[in-house]
Amino acid sequence: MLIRNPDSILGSEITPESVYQSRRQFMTAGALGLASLGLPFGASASLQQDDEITPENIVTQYNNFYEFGTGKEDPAAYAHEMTIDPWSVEVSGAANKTGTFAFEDIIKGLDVEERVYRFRCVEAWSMVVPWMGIPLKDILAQFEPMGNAKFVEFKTLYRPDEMRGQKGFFSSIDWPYLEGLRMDEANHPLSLMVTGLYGKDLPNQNGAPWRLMVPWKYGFKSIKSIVSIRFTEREPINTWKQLQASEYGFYANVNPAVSHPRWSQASERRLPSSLFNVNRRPTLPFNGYADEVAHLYAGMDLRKYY
Ligand SMILES: Nc1nc2c(c(=O)[nH]1)N[C@H]1C(S)=C(S)[C@@H](COP(=O)(O)O)O[C@H]1N2
Ligand SMILES: [Mo]
Repeated sequence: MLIRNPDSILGSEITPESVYQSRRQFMTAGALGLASLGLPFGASASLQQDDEITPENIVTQYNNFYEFGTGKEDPAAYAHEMTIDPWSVEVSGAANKTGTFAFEDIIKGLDVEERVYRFRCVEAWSMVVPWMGIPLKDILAQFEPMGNAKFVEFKTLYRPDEMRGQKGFFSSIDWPYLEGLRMDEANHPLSLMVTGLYGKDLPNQNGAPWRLMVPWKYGFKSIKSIVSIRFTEREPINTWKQLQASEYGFYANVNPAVSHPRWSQASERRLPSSLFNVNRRPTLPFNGYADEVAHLYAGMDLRKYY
């Protein structure tokens, strides 16, 4: 299912992980997919010197995907029970082209790029992941959103027979999992619809066959296994805000200055992290992508719109 741009042979396709890791110092803005963004060279989206790529086994075995349980190991253990082929996506709302589409037809003809992004969970751990994906704006443009589409809402698959966490009585989530973005956030060049990682198809536990990746926001915005895209005038409900609005908002921009009510967001544990080497580091505003995205929030009180 991985669609390749024949002009770009990826490091991750042709090298084992150890070599891939040791090459990280050669990663340039080009490897980050920034060359095509029209961003100034050396923009802060570049990785810092010490942003080592997180080992693949951590990226694929330490997950949050509550549809399969609340434990970090549950998604890797149970997500194979989800059928991802065939996969259809319902597109609705304020757009000229709506209806039900096969996943393959939506991504056909669009180039998959590799983007290495920092990824920061609201729980204060973080990773650096070589994602594969398609700029979200290129996906959305195909549906020709109308002028009154101010937001876009995404929905995850609801299939309790294959997603054991959806029938757990301990689960207080009102399924399906929902997320949303403002249209200007969705159309920002850093917003990616992810179809793979480490040069391979996306594992089920990471949100196969496609999931969002919005690197300047807390991880819960990056909704997995998407089956619905809806263009709307009003701000959509999102699952974590619905669950606990005093703790999780709609915007969820990574912000070291605004604490979660139960813990500080000033620093994070960069995985791999252990008791003896916690690997704690300061959290950066907008997860280090402020130069690219801060203008989207000009004039907004980020303490109020957390
Ligand atoms: N459908 C769905 N999407 C989801 C989640 C979830 O529970 N269900 N968890 C979110 C959270 S809290 C995080 S941190 C990331 C985790 O992505 P990863 O497992 O690929 O690291 O997925 C996000 N997307
Ligand atoms: Mo998260």
